[in-house]
This record gives sequence, structure tokens and C-alpha cells, in this order.
Amino acid sequence: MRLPYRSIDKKNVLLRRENQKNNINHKAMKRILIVGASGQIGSELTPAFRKIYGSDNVVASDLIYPLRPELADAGPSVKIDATKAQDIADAVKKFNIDTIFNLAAILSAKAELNPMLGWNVGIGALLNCLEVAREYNTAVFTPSSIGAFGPETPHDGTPQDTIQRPKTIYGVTKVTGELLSDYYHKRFGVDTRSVRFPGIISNVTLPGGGTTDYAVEIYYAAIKEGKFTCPLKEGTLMDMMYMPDAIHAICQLMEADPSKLIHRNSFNITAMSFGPETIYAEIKKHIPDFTMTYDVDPLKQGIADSWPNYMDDSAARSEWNWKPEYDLQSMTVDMLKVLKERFNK
Ligand code: AKB
Repeated sequence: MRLPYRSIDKKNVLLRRENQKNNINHKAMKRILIVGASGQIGSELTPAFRKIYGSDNVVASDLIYPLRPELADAGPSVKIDATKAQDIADAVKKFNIDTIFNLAAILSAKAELNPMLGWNVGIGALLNCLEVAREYNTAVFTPSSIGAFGPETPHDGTPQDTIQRPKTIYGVTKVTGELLSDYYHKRFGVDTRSVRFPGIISNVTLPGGGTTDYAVEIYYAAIKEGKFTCPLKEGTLMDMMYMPDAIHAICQLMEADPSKLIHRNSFNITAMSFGPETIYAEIKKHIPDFTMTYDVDPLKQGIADSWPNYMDDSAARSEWNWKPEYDLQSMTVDMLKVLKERFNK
């Protein structure tokens, strides 16, 4: 197979579009490929999906191979360089995949230091997944982000459909990704879906290179050192979410009835919004000696200031019943419990 950009089989496209209209193209996920399985989301999505859909039906892949034992030993795995379409196509064929989760990305702050890398990974991987999906009739999930918004976007109650003029390369790849995913859906009938993730807080794999990373690092610092230096200033509000809600959102959206989806790429979703002083105060309730100082990173601060304070996620709530379970209080209890056990504190 020549990839990317094989010529278009018109009959196939028309049939797929007709099926979409009549809602008969929708199939629950049966054979899943996770591209970027070792990353922050992938390392928790993979075991969660293996529990739901069966270990043999969830193929974990990453550029760094072999994968960590907990991913490699619990189900099928394959090496994929997501910037190579042929790697993705080979895995889709070999494992008879019907749904691709495209989690390859360079996060916001890191991408600013190497914009070409940010673009090549973000868009290269996405275009390859979309082309393979068109060719083999698979669905594709690609996360977007609050990074898809910019300084001109209304910051309070950011609407679902609004101004998107991000000033970071990460944001540019996210808006491009949303547009390309909608294009492949409308033009070729590919079942593309996406959410705009806020900062995701998790305790399995550290994110690395993101603007919202401080909200993960603060928990590790509280447990391990009892002190934290915050790279963002007081009052910097951003949307956040605990990983179990993020996993649930992905699953719920991909299983949603397509006839109910007015939007596709991408839905605003959020679970909470806070600034550094609020998460610090919450942790301090459990660890009274915990201290925090500020040493503002101008790059991260500039990015955070351009992002929403809090998003309106009513479209996700009404189109596919999105509803988070965790707030700052319940997330903090769980994070501290898990990390205390891990670090024997
Ligand atoms: C980042 O900070 O870059 C990511 C994101 C919000 O997309 N966590």
C-alpha cells in the first residue's frame, strides 16, 4: 500500500457517508489500536480498555519499544513510529483494528522549544491516522486541548464554538487537528471524534512538557519533599480533570450514538478550575506542614494566560451525557492516598 495520500475511491466514500446519515456505520469498538500507549493518557487508557474490551482486543503501540512490562505483558503490542503511515497501516491490517486512538503529541511548553518537532509529531501522526482510517474504515479519536484557544478567546465560560487563534505551536496543531478531523468526517465519512482536554492530573505516568504539569508535580512534591516551587503565579486559573474522568470521557464519547452528535472535533470538557493557591490550600488540609513558593516561568505563564479560565462544556453534557465524577477535594484525597502508598509515606 502506498501511503500517505492514496487516491480516493469515490464509491466507498459515498457509501460511508450514506451509512453515516442512516446511522448504520456505528459499531461499538471491538479491536482497538492505541498509538502512544506509553504516554500520560495511554498508560492508563490501555489497561482500562483492556478491562472493558478484553486484553487481546487492545493493541498497545509506541515509538519506544519494547513497552514497559505492565503494558507489554498484558496484551498485544507493536512498535509504531506515528510519523510513518505504513507503520500504522501495517498494525491496523495485522490486528484487524476498527478504532485508532491517536495519542502522539508534544505538549505545549516543550513544543515551544522545538516547534518543528511539535508540528511533525502532532500533525504528521494525525494525518497518517486519518489516511489509514479512510483506507481501512476505522474510527479515530484524537485529543484536542484547552491549548486550541488563544488570548482573543473569551476566557470565562469559554463557549463550545468561539474564536480559536492560539499563539503556541501546540495550539496551532490542535486547531489544525480539529479542522482536519472534521474534514475527514465530512469529506470521507471517517468516524472522527475528539475532546478538548484540560490539564489532566494523574498518578501513573508524569505528563512532561505541559503548562498544566504543575498541578501533577505539586502532589508528588507534597508527598516526597513537603515543599513545592510553583512555575505559575497566584490567580492563574485553568481547567483541570482527574485521569479516571478523562478515561471515562474518551470511552463515553467513542461509544456515543453518532446521530446525537452535533459536534465532533472537538468537545469542550472540564471537571474543575483552580489556580495554584487553591490546589496548594487543598493539599495543605491533609499535609499541614506543606509549603509553596513561586518562581514564575515566563514561557509557561504566557501560555497559561492565553488559555481559558474555565470552559462551558454544556455541548458535551447534552450531546453525549458528559459528567465528571471528581472535584478538587475528592481528587486530592485519592492522589495523596495513592502517592503515599507508593512512596511509603
Ligand atoms: C499542556 O499543558 O500542554 C497539556 C494540555 C492542557 O493540553 N496538559
